[in-house]
Amino acid sequence: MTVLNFYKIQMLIGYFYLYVNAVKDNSNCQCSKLNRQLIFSRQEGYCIVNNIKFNATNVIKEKRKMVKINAGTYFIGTNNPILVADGEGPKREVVLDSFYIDKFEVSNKEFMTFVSATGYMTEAENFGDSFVFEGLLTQTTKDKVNKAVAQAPWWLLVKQASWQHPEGPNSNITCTYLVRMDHPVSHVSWNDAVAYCNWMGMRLPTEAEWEVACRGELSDRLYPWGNKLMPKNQHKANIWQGNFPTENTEEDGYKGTSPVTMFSQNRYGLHNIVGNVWEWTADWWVIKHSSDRLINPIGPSSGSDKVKKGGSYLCHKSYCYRYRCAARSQNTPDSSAGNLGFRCAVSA
Ligand SMILES: [Ca+2]
Ligand SMILES: [Ca+2]
Repeated sequence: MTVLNFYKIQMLIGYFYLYVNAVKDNSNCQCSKLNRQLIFSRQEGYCIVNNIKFNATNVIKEKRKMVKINAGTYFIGTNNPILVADGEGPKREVVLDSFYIDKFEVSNKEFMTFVSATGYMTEAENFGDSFVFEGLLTQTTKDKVNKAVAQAPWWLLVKQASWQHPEGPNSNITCTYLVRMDHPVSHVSWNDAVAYCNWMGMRLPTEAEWEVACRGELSDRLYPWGNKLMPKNQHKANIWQGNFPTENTEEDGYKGTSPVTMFSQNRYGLHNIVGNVWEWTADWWVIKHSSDRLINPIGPSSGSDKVKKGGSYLCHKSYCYRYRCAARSQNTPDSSAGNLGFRCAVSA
């Protein structure tokens, strides 16, 4: 059976979630399976996931790279939802305390600083695999893959894909032909994102904070900059042009991720708040929202999935029209993929 036929058969079996094939042995940190070429020195056998030792000296509040959102009353959600089942509506009033949020997605360089200081292993590294978009893989890597997502066969579970090796072991963020140290870190789970932000003395933004930051004080607009996708015929976000998933014309300049400093998008000076990589938020996922006015909402107290916002370089209007401020999606906290990253926030 060819690999392609295998995918087609899987599509007929039915939908299964991203991590249904990812097996985790909670009793073993799986250090023995970690045999990647590390690009910086790491203490031999050092393997921690949920036991980061936070140290006050590690706290680095780089507010020059953050923007302050002033306390006030804002609106999130929309009364004109496009993807109703995602819980984009209704429009609702929120009162927020002031906070800082990163102007940029967290980069590979920044995440490497964290890993170098702590020895942190991401969940993708411990699982031994992560999801990568098929169109970014070499044929050699694709030939080794035997797990895909049934209803989205362009997502392949690639062995040894991780933040350092976004397209599998043959790829590298420091390779000479495509240095990506200033690109967003990807293949990081919600738990990984929380670990990084906490080490920085910060936290993930709540969904309300993220969306208020995205909207940039514009009301009832689709995008951080307004309602027109390409004002003055200029690309404002790294998304997909062409026919998804077979043809990416890269008219915005990027097939995959772009540097985090590209695409300034709103009056807060936030970059890539929509597009490039999806961004984890602190909140648990729920699709039914009260229209009541809420003060510093933090979402439900428990759940199975976390909210991610902003869409990614794979989003196209025909397939994933989610590069809008009201749009949202979800993943389990241990999920990772090549189009999922984050930015941090901190209370002012
Ligand atoms: Ca693009
Ligand atoms: Ca983004």
